[in-house]
Amino acid sequence: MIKDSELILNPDGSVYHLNLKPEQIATTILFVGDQDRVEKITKHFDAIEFTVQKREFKTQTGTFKGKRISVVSTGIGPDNIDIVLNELDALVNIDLKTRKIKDTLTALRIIRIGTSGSLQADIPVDHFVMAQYGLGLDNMLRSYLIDSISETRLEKAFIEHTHWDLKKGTPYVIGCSTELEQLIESEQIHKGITATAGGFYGPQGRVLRLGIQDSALNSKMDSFSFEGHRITNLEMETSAIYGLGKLLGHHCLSMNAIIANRANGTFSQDPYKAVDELILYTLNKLAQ
Ligand code: R1P
Repeated sequence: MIKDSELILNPDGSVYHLNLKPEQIATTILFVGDQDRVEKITKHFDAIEFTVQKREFKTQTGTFKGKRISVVSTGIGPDNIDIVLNELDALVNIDLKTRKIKDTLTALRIIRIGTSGSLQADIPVDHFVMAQYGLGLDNMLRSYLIDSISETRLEKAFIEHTHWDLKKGTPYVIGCSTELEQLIESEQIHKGITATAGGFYGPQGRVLRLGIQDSALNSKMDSFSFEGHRITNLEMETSAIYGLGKLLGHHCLSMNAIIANRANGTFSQDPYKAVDELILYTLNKLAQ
């Protein structure tokens, strides 16, 4: 039995941060960072059955072309992903009344629709990137037992190529759900390794007033390649979603609209349009 202090429930029986009860979520779930992006997705739905919000975590469940889908905003960063993934998993795989793990587990399908910066000059703004791997530079997942799911050869190659300073923690690499990759890919989509940073400025190589530990890191990431895979983009959630999703038995995929190009310093003229197009692209693929 999981103690009250470990699995915290609200007085109405919902999980602590997400404020959700088991019957309120679908088994297909879209993640967005920005809480205002939830309705940019659900405005395309046939009907919305449920809305709840606590802090940055807003959820709407409804149907798109007859398929039941939940949309959850995660806020920014891997620390929030730890909360969202664990609480969603508890909703389907822990009996909240007995506080025991269920005998029969449910695998969720989780797809992030995010925004991101490209590291490659030939992946311009307004294009879409699918993460075949999440490269975690953030350390959050290192609190879990990840040796059985991490791509150690890729990790080692990255550490050597970048002369990574292990004082910052050891990077980890986790693969996407190949089932979802096949469902959602097309020739329109760039594929590669999405790097996930634990911050927006220094951890992604941005310098305003503070010096950073490795000012050449982005160009080293740009030139990294492993068995045909290169690092396409940099954001703040993918590797944490892939890691926790895989450990918990869920199928995860991360799609990002490129709104900045870090290699040539450009920013999208209309980032909302790029995100809207990625939303429709992903919804239509899911409805196939
Ligand atoms: C930073 O501005 C945020 O934008 C990106 C990053 O991953 C980070 O969460 O994604 P979202 O637009 O999905 O939040």
